[in-house]
Amino acid sequence: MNEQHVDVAIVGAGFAGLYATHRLRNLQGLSVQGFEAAPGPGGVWFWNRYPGARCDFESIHYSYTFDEALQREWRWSERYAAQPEILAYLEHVAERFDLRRSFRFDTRVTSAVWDDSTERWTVTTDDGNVTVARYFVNAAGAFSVFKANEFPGEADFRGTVIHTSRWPAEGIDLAGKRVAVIGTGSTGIQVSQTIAPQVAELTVFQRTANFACPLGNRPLSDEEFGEAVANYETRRVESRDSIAGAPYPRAVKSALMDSPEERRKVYDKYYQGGGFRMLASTYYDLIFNPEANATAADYIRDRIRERVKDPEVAELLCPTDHAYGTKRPPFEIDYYEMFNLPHVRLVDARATPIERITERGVATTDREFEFDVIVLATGFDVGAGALMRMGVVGRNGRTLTEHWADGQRAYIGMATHGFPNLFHINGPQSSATLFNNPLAIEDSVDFVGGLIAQADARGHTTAEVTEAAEERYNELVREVADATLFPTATSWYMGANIPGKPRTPMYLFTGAPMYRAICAEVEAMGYAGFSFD
Ligand code: N01
Repeated sequence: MNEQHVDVAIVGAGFAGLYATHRLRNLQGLSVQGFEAAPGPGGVWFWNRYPGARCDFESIHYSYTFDEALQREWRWSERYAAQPEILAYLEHVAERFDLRRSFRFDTRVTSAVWDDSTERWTVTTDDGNVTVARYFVNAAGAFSVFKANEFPGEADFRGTVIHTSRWPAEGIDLAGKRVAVIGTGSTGIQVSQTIAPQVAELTVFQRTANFACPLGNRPLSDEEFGEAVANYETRRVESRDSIAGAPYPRAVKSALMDSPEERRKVYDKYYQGGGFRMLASTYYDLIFNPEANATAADYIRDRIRERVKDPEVAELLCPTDHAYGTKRPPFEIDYYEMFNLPHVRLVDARATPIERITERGVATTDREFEFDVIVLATGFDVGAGALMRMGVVGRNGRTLTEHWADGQRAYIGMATHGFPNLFHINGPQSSATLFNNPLAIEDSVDFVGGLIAQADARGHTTAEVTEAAEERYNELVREVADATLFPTATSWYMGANIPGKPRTPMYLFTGAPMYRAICAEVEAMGYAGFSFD
């Protein structure tokens, strides 16, 4: 067993871990040891290799801003980048800033224990080594633990069962196969519309219909890219000052202020334009006011009915049990038209739930279906699911799982009482879910870097959020959630997609500007809410 001593231990080599390593090691001169379970960098973009995996946030916005040359030299090929291109980008960043040498890949953290006497974290990894660190940074991502298969009988199945986030790099030959896709979230929609042309039969099991809107993908022209690069400076400022973290026009009107005809024009423009503008740029009150929301929901349902030929299938695809935007809205390319193909069918997994996987396929309460491949697009234990599985023990032997028994919470999404010198990047109760992730990550890392720099400069050895600050911030997160429609839906936003997980707002639903203002205020007040020793 080897024991090494460093300033900072970092878990994860995705967007967050790579930038944290650059900032803390290259810019602040701290010694860093990173750990990554995958054999290479990329995080969520390493693992999610399923057919059709693509970022539904525009590539020119969904990228790092910290290095001027980097953002100019990386030429995105499409308006929305596919997984291989984002992975290549992150590998390029790892090379360009010499980050790989700080990571041990294929290495999992098995425990991280705070020692009050030495004021250090002892991080143990599955390669048998021990790393003693002053600071422990959780950059393990919000989507790194996939939801375990809930259906009994997997071992009986003669074919292949695969979760989308474990798709093999060499792919799976689906040509001529009978394939089931279980789940109709962002992933299920992407994978289904992509494999439909290859397979002999596709059966989509839908428990909850979703408000999917067009993605509007296309190659990124030289002109568009050139314009983005020329104006990156202003664009990035505008992005950070916008709800979603992209320089989209901000919605300033209530949906109820416009006539039905005017609304139709607004919705047409943003529906056809593609992507998150449909939510961010149409009307500001969609997420607060059920009546306003219903105007958008009706509009989207009408489009679904236009696009799907069989009226019964169309009705089944129309969401009726939640407000638009209260489950994370997916984006699609030709998902609805796919159901007009003769070899594609939709099964109502709410009316006739899946009971088990059988030797031949899937049995619902209604009948048995035969398949060669079953694709589980059933989602993730979102939030700090990975950290919860790392055996984290804070002050007085209290485990993180005990501390979060009633729900994951973190002061400004970054710090947890009883766990000094542990910082989360885009952690629970940050605003990451509504905020373009690479930018949110940079902000979060910069905040943590600044805090460590100040603690070091003043000779402090520990920084810990106070119980009162954590509690008050948690109340704020709840108050904000209660002012919106988010709590009315069963979604991962509320921790409600995992059986037994406490139902609580997983994020601060304000969007980027208010969250950034809170963090700026905390920093300006000398890291208010933290106690330093
Ligand atoms: O997971 P999800 P995801 N029986 O939890 C269904 C991001 N992402 O992997 O709604 C039957 O959204 C479940 O049904 P229900 C994005 O933030 C981004 O699709 O619980 N069905 C639902 O339909 C996204 O939100 C991109 O009733 C079951 C589906 O499985 C997040 O990742 C691309 C079931 C799970 O949907 C997660 O998306 C892809 C059961 N027992 C993903 N259990 C980008 O473009 C679950 N389901 C960046």
